[in-house]
Amino acid sequence: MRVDVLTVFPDYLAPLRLSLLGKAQESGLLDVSVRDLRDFTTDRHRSVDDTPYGGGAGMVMTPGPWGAALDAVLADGPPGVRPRLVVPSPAGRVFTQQVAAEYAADPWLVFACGRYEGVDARVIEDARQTFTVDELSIGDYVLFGGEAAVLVVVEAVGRLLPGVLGNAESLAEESHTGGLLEAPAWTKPAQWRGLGVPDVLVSGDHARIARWRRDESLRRTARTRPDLLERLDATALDGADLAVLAEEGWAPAGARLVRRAPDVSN
Ligand code: JEK
Repeated sequence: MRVDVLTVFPDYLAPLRLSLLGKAQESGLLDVSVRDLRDFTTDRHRSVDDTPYGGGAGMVMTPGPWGAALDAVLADGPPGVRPRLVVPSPAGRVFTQQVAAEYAADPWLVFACGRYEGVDARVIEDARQTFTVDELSIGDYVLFGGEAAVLVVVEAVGRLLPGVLGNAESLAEESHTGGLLEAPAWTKPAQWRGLGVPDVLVSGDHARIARWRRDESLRRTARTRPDLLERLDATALDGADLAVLAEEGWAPAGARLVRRAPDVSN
């Protein structure tokens, strides 16, 4: 996969060269190129921003350098592929594991990191002629710019590239626990600061361990992410699943789960 990043803070993207993503690049699975948007300015002050039309607080990124930078990226990339342009924005569609999986199937991602109040809207409009454009948010909070979002997205996409994760097993595991939070984990030593490990995990009974983990997973999801339970396919749950969920106050209603009124008897 080819990844281009345009930013006024190229050093911010240095972590992309570290660890597993660095190894993915050494092995040729991933080819990351970071460019400084200021290299595409034409004025003496190398300016990239200007005041917003219609007024308002802050500055907006001027389209000229973006047009030149995106043209240069297109001229350099693999021929015959339509790249995807990802524009991080607090107003974008929300990044999820599903979006990461879509991106992992793309041969070429280009990231346009804005700063200030964002990029002139015509940059995105014009780019739609040559790119598949996605405005993307990594969550409902406000950052200073798109760089941290690019680190998040490239890390999530990078670990899905075939051959990047040393452990293909953990990706398979993720797909069948999909939609639920994972159970907590323990390792050696067996005693630590007076704390032990649940007996079931040292029992060697793999069926019982799997059931226990499933129960923990369902309980945790019910308590911290009820929004995930609302999206679950209730027809895919077994009797033991439904028994645990009943204890947490959830019941099946057709193909969905619904929160029951709390039991106030006793
Ligand atoms: C890209 C510039 C900063 C700051 C104005 C007014 C309410 C804010 C842009 N999940 C994410 N959060 N933030 C970003 C992100 C932020 C960015 C840029 C991504 C480029 N900024 C900025 C204030 C405002 N808004 C209405 C929200 C806009 C992001 C991602 N991905």
